[in-house]
Amino acid sequence: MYIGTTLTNYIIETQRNLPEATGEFTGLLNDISVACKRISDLVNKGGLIGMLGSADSENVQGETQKQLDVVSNDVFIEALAHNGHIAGLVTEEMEDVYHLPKGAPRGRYLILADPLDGSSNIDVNISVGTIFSILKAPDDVEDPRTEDFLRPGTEQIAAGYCLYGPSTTMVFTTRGHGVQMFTLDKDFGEFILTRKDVQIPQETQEFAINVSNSRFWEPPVKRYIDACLAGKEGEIGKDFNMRWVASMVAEVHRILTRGGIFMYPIDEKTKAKGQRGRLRLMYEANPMSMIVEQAGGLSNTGRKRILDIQPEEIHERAPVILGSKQEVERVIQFHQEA
Ligand code: AFP
Repeated sequence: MYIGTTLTNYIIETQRNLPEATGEFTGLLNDISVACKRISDLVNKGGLIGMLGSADSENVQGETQKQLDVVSNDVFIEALAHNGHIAGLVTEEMEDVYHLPKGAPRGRYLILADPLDGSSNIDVNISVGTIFSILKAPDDVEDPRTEDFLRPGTEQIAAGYCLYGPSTTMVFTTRGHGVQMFTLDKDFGEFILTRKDVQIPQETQEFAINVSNSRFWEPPVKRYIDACLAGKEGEIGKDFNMRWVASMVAEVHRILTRGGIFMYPIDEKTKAKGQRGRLRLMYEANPMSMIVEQAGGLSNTGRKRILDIQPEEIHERAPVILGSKQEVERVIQFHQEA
């Protein structure tokens, strides 16, 4: 009976073409997929196992944590910390770098992750996801510190996300090898390749932005959205449709599937808080930008390519404008003209 290509098969196959590959990366991906299967199961059971609602705690960003935020973070650590594939870990839920337990075998990779992004959607049964970014650990460092993680997105060797929606889908890219989608077959517990070499359509008529922030937007963003809303009569000259899930994984997945532009720009509200944007650079913007660029799209702040930003803090934020090339280029152009 036909099984298809499993995620592990795919990684082993890709590694065969990399002379420096040792199998450790395959192991790391396997650990991540185990974490995602477990989180998928917990998200899916939700209220049946008392997993909905808040955890009575705040994360490092001062946001109220959901129970599933906390549990997903624990699952992620548990799946990765003991297998000798990583040297250190950063997640949205922990203020500092997670140091591996004494005596645990150390690997060659660093991982940054948002174990459960979009968690404000959990209680209302809307899609959420896990986002991850993989860097190479510095050769001479036994126990990586914060500064070892502060590297621009161009240095990511792989990035991906797992979407917990009507089906659980793992999307994954390694530099130069395109974007692949795997769907979890829950009956036999494997991620199976369901779309190969995903390409984002260059043109789109769909935008996603939180319009409730419109009074805080900078002029180029306002100009762009006004033009989208004006449709055929506006300066872009075409009608647009709008979506906003408030779950970045779901938005990026839609864009990979049928095109679109997603924007969480810097605005007066975030500037007033001394922040550079709403979304986190190292475990939201960077991995998603890598995926989008590998799929032929663009990702930019309006002023700069996101992957070129030199991070200064592990939890820093960045403006994000990503998706179909033609529309992202237009927004960059509006910024230049402003
Ligand atoms: P949460 O994980 O706190 O739900 O945040 C999700 C997110 O970081 C991203 O996935 C969404 O695109 C964005 O925030 C939604 O922000 P708004 O609440 O402003 O719509």
